[in-house]
Amino acid sequence: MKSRTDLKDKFIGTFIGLSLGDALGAPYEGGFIERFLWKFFSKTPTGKMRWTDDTQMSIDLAESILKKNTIDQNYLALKFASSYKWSRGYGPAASKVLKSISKGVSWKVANRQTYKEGSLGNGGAMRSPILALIYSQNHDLLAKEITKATQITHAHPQAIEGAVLVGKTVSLALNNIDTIRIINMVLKYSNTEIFKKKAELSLKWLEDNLDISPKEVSKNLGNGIKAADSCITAIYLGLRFRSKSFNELIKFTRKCGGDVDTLCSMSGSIWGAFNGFNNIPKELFDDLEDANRIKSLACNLYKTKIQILEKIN
Ligand code: F2R
Ligand code: MG
Ligand code: MG
Repeated sequence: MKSRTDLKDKFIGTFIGLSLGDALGAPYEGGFIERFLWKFFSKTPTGKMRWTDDTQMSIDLAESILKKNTIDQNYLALKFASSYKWSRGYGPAASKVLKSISKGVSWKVANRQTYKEGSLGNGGAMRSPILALIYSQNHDLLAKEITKATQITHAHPQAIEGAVLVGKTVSLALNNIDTIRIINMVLKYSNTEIFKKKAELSLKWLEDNLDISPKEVSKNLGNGIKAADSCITAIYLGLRFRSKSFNELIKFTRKCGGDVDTLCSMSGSIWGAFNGFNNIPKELFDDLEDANRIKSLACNLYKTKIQILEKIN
């Protein structure tokens, strides 16, 4: 375990990495129409870089844990629904789930209204780094809590698998585990063929230290909105760029195209878990919407984590 000072810096790095990745990736997300639309929402009234649903749902999750000290699914469902704003760019199925919950429908019904098996989008994975902060000492418990937080909006097994893999990677990054060991663990924890194949390829690329282009990364690992098309991609990017700068990670990930805000957000949180807040450029932090609120949430999650660890020991 890292020293407490280092760990606190890594907590802030994880949450700020997630939010900054989201805000820096958002202008590059999707096709021409999405990029054009985002121009109207990309700045706050005070001129800061605005983040999207990825950060909003992570803030909701963090505030919900701090309030309840656990994942209270009914409480969290209402919190997600009450924060919903069209202009944050939520996924189409997720928007319907949250609107239904606002109208009083149980999340257990709402999460299967559009797709019988539930959504297989990456919406659960983009917020799972927050749970890695709290439950990194116990991977079984981490997977259980990620499943609970994900299934409120994303009941499909692939959405849950992607969320668990991203969460476990952040947890291993917080503990500075070796890159090849992490990607081997991701491969071991992958259940379905699609995740396994992409984890195997990432392992090969990382082992051989190959200089794969953004186009090849997108083509082989995916850059889409579905969990199976983005989670391993973000894990690969977070691992590949762990010893490079935050700006280099973002510059490369933007070039991968597709779901850029979420790829930058998930890989940004992995990068932040390795390198901490002190290594994130200050000018980017100063330019981020609600930066101090997010930093303070990360500090409060750290205090909660320390209380949990003290109870265990
Ligand atoms: N909404 C966006 N971006 C819009 C532009 C995306 C662009 N066209 C691109 O493809 O890159 N961003 C935000 O949404 C993503 C998180 O999505 P979430 O919460 O998972 O959304 P949703 O709606 O649940 O699922 C996403 C889409 O996946 C397909 N899908 C889901 N479940 C399915 C199923 N069981 N069967 C078939 N298809 C399924 C649908 O097309 C859903 O709309 C993040 O990128 C966030 O930034
Ligand atoms: Mg988004
Ligand atoms: Mg996205």
